[in-house]
Amino acid sequence: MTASSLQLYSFFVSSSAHTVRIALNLKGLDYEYKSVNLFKSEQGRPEYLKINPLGYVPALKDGDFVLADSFAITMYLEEKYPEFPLLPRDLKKKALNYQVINVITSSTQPLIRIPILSYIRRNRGLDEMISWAHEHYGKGYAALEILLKDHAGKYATGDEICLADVFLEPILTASQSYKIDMSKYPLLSRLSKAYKQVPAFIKAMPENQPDFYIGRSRI
Ligand SMILES: N[C@@H](CCC(=O)N[C@@H](CS)C(=O)NCC(=O)O)C(=O)O
Repeated sequence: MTASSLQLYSFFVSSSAHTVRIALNLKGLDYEYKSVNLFKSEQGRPEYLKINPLGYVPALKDGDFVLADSFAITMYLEEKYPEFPLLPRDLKKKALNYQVINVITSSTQPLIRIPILSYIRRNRGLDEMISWAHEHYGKGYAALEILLKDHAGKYATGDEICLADVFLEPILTASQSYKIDMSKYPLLSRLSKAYKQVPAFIKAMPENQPDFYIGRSRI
C-alpha cells in the first residue's frame, strides 16, 4: 500500500526503530527512511529535538503529524491501518501481548540503552559493562521464557504474528552482539529462528537498512 506521507526517523541498529520497521512492513506500508546516526549523536541535534524532544529514535511523521516512541507509533499504525491486525481480539491474549511489550520496553531495553552502557564502560570498564548487559538481558529473557511457555505457538503468543513478536525480534537481534548464551532460552531461540523466515522481518533487519554500516558505536 502507498502511504507516501510516512517518514520514519530510524537508525539501523536501534531496536525500537527496528520494531516500527517490522510493523510498517507487516502492514505493507511504504515509508521514507530518515536516518538519525546515533553513533554521531545526531539525535541530540536541535533539528531532531524538534521532532522528538527526548532525543530518541524512532519517530514517525504522517503528513503534519509527528509521533515518537515505538509503542505509541505501532498502536497508531494498528488503528489507522487495520490490514494485518497485530493485536488479537481475545482479551486475555491481547493483555499478554501488552505484558510482553512492557517487559521489553519498560523493564529490559531502558537498562541497556547506549548512554547507560557507555557510562558503565567509562567508569567501570568493558567487563563490567558486558556483565551488566548480560544480567539485564538475562533477567528479561528468563521472564519472557516463563511468561510465554504456555502460550507460544509458531510465534510468541500463538500461531499468528502479533505485536509481541514485533517487539521481541528486535531485542533478540540487538543482544546478539553481547554473545548471550541463548541455550538457556530455548523458546526465544526457536522464535528468533522463525522470525528469520518472515519477509517483513527480514526486510526490517539492521543489515538491510540504507544507513547500515560496520562502524564504531560510541559505547
Ligand atoms: N521508549 C522508546 C525508547 C527509544 C530508545 O531508547 N531509542 C534509542 C535507540 S533503541 C535511542 O534513540 N537512543 C539514543 C540515546 O539514548 O541517546 C521507544 O520505544 O521508542
